[in-house]
Amino acid sequence: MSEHSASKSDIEKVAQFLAEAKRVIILSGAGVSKESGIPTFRDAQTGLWANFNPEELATPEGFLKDPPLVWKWYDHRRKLLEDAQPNPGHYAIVALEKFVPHLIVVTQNIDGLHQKAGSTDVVELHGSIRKFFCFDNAHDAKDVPYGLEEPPLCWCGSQLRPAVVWFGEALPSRLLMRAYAECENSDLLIVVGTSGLVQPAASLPFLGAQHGAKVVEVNPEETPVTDLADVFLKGPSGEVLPLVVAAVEKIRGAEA
Ligand code: BJW
Repeated sequence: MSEHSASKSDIEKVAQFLAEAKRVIILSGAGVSKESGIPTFRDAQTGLWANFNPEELATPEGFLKDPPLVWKWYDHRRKLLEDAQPNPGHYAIVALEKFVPHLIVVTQNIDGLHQKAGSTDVVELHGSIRKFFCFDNAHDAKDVPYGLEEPPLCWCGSQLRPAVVWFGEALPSRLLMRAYAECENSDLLIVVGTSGLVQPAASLPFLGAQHGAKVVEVNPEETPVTDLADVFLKGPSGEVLPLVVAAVEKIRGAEA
């Protein structure tokens, strides 16, 4: 049974935006990976923050207070993600690349599923759960084994940590600057599966709109982006985005 309530005419409207766009940004959040079996953060009951304390697990202070606790939580999540597969939403985003001259994915997700699906230009604003650096000196580390009870040490003696962005930490400036520049120059932003609550990523749709981009949102729930959006496609991205791809294919077929 279909869970979405996006109308055919709204889907066609978004397909028309895509057919006319030259520069497109997909801004994604945890919701795009939910249909791959990965929990979001803020969904009631199933979200990670409904069951775990973000201050203990996703801040530098939490890491320093109890390094083994934080290490084991990320180790567990990294292991779960190893077997996770992209869903139709991720694949639809890959398919959109062939319809527009320039399309990038700016994601808050650390799961690597956009790349696994085949997206070619992905900006990981909040880092990657598969990478590591040391806490004190940010030296990169490779080939970190699973199953350790505490963070291993870098050659400099500092503890390793996952290369993700915790609360209170700056996002990688080169990536954030690129995301800002892309928003200022895009025709269309498609905001998928994010609650739009975490800064600075949450400001990107507003920046794009200020610079004249159309904004489309895909989400089963309304968010702070919904009022800004030119079109709100209500529903799970794994259902809604393939319909958008089919509608663009129809336009392209009619043009050929
Ligand atoms: C579906 C679906 C389906 C469900 N299909 N959709 C007050 C005001 C403004 C800002 C602040 C403030 N107080 C503190 C701040 C700053 C803070 C912040 O924004 N806090 C807010 C929560 C208030 N931000 C920061 O600290 C950031 N850094 C910063 O500001 O630095 C400043 C600085 C500058 C210079 C020097 C030093 C500092 C860093 C933020 C880092 C966020 N990190 C996390 C954890 C990453 C690692 C990990 O995974 O463990 O990133 S938190 C978590 O939230 C994760 C996510 O990327 C991020 C966003 O969540 P997302 O993706 O939106 O997920 P959800 O769960 O919130 O939403 C899912 C959505 O999907 C929902 O809408 C569902 O409806 C939908 N959905 N099923 C499509 N099938």
